[in-house]
Amino acid sequence: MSKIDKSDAYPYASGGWGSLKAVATILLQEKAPLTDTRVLMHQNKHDGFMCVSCSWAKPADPHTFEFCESGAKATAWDLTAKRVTPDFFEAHTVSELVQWHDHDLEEAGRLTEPMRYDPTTDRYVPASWQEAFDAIGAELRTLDPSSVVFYTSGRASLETSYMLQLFARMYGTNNLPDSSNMCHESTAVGLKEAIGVGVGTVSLDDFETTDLMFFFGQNVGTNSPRMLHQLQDARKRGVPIITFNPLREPGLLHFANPQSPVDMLTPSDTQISTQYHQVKTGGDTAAILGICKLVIEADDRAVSTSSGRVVDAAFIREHTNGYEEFAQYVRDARWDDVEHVSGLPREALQTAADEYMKANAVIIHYGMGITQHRMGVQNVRMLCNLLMLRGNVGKPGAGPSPVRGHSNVQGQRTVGITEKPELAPLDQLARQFSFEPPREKGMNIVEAFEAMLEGKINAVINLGGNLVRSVPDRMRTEPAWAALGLTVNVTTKLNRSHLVHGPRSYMLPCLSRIEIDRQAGGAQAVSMEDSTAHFHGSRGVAEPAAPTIRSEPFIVAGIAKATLGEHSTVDWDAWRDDYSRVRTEMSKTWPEMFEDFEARMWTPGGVIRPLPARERKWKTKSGKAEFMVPTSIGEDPDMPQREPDSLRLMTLRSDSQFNTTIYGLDDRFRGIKGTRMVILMNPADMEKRGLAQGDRIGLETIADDGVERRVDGLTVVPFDVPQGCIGGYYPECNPLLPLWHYAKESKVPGAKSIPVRVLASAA
Ligand SMILES: Nc1nc2c(c(=O)[nH]1)N[C@H]1C(S)=C(S)[C@@H](COP(=O)(O)OP(=O)(O)OC[C@H]3O[C@@H](n4cnc5c(=O)[nH]c(N)nc54)[C@H](O)[C@@H]3O)O[C@H]1N2
Ligand SMILES: Nc1nc2c(c(=O)[nH]1)N[C@H]1C(S)=C(S)[C@@H](COP(=O)(O)OP(=O)(O)OC[C@H]3O[C@@H](n4cnc5c(=O)[nH]c(N)nc54)[C@H](O)[C@@H]3O)O[C@H]1N2
Ligand SMILES: [Mo]
Repeated sequence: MSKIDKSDAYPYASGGWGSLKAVATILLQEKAPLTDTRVLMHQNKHDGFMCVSCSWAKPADPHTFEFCESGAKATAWDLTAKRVTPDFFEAHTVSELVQWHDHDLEEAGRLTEPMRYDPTTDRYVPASWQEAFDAIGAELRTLDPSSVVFYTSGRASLETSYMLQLFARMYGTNNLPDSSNMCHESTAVGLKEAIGVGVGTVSLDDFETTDLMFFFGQNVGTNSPRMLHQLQDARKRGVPIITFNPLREPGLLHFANPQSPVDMLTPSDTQISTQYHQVKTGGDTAAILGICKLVIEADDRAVSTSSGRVVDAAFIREHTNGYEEFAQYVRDARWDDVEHVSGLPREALQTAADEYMKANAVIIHYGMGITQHRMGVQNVRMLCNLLMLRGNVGKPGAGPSPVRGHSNVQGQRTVGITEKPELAPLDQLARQFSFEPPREKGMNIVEAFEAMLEGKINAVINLGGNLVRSVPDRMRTEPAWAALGLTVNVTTKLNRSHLVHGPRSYMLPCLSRIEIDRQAGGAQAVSMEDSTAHFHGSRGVAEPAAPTIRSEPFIVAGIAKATLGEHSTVDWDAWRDDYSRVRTEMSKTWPEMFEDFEARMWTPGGVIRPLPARERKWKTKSGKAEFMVPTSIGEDPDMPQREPDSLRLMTLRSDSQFNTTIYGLDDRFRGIKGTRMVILMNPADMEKRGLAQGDRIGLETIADDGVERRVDGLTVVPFDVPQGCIGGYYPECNPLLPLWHYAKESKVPGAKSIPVRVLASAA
């Protein structure tokens, strides 16, 4: 364990002056209208709009400025004064635009008109909305529905998502992957098996009663900074925070609240992590196993001396299944293995276990460092094992807290965006809309791209996203994308996926939800679900970027009507004009969640979705919460034998990006400037390879499938990361990630553990 003290303070703790400067810079860069400050005041307020950045919870009593650096950047990015009009496409062919940097494509501004690709001139040309809908509908009618994929990136509202899933099913397919397939699907699978709900059970009020929090593989300062408010309050109450992360992330060490004059004017920022364990990438199952071992052995001693139990025996007896088998596995585990795989000495795990055994209510926050692994689902199950040992599920101040990514990624699954028919209420939809929904399993992201590589996909309809950048194996998947007959992109801005395409491609510009959405039925609101399973209404406050832009529900309704024609039992025009009609249908599909939603969606702090696990009701097969025996404590059971000098690459985010949207090239927290083509490496690993700071290298994936995967032109940066583990940026390193390198049960790509070797750089 590395000790934490003041001398570790990064010159700019997360938040703080650096954060304010970064916000001011992007507001200026985007020439976002001056009304922005007024817009920002409405961010995450119950009468305003829900931030388009992350999905962290929105409190009932928001701060005056309930936004963070990332949220302010995302708002400025949407409200930019820059526009991409038809003139822009007149001036630039697609072959030319494809040479631009990803940053410059989006930075060009908001798309203003529907555009159609014209192969004869290699340009996008304007099409009227009706022309676009009719042409897309006509083509979809000629295709086999099972060869069409409907992708949803996690930003779209509950209303839009409900409409899209219904449209896809009426059309005849369950091919409804979403960004969660690359993200927290390991959570959806793992938590469902363990506690009977596929989402976290922690609410904001649990922060007030918890007495210990863990952070496993989540980078709060960069990716969910508003959560720092609750963490800071908890820290002020003396609640310890124990972090497991290979990298020493400055954003997990200290926090200064830019909205608190006291924090800003004194050097006394708040320490976030009280223990920081630099686990090896892929070593979490082993680390958790070690903690469980210390807890169970302490309990065994307590039993033999007839003193107070260390595990919550009553909870285990009454509420769980499989404890004895798990406990025996844990007792048998060898410390050598635990220490070798986790990279952590037993003493370090003992300090974590000691805190855990002292605490009555414990929350475990976690993110991509847990889910994006071959063993991602097992990692999630191991976190549940640890929690259940001391009854830390279904009681105040305790529980699993998967910190979700996109602002409505959790909600989309709630309202039927799923390729898994068993997760959608198909019988209810069949009754409600008098049609026969398809019953066969649809494709998730990995399966859709596997099918694309085999030439089995004809069309992809994208509700947001930038798949050629976000999916693995770019050198293979990008050509497959370019061979698609039809791509339809509902989007705010131009990105690479719109420029690498086959003969027919459309860009359909949509409103951002920050903007006022005026329809025939008046200004419309939408809703979403945050990371703590609370639903919120959201109403745009800014003028639309152009009068020709349409809302997402408008566009989905337009394509659905043009495709389904007289076969549809839905009045798509009526839904388009008034989204409360969509909510009424949602409340018929799921009365227990959406009853009286029209009024309740404006409840300050949101409406909590019923979660049986919070009441210790377990919707698992056995009716109990399930312990699980891990199948392997190692990371990659079926990767080829690793060569001695191989390294494990984790692909990371900076604070200047939102996924594939690159705001800038700096990573303020990690002290990297002007480039994203870097590799963070332990100095001993550099020395072993004769590398000095600033040297250029290439990386090659170690795999035995005969495919060459490499990225060149990467600059080495010495960093505080365990030996054998290196960090690079997503999406730049995606060509190194094999499409088949995913978690077996969830198919989440193993983006945090790619075996690579270092080469001399070819560029
Ligand atoms: N500013 C900003 N905010 C975002 C996003 C963004 O791109 N930019 N993206 C949004 C989305 S969609 C998502 S899903 C979330 C993602 O948010 P996070 O879940 O925080 O995801 P990452 O930044 O990819 O990685 C998180 C951390 O995992 C650590 N890590 C890597 N491998 C391991 C491991 O094996 N074990 C452990 N314990 N840790 C490991 C890394 O060092 C890193 O600090 O953020 C959301 N919010
Ligand atoms: N190697 C590696 N790969 C990863 C990850 C990783 O950590 N490492 N992370 C994975 C994760 S967690 C995720 S969630 C995926 C994300 O994957 P995607 O969903 O494909 O990507 P995003 O970058 O979130 O999508 C950005 C685009 O969405 C569009 N957009 C923005 N706002 C709106 C809007 O309001 N409406 C509509 N319709 N469109 C909009 C814009 O065109 C923008 O360019 O990437 C995954 N890929
Ligand atoms: Mo994500």
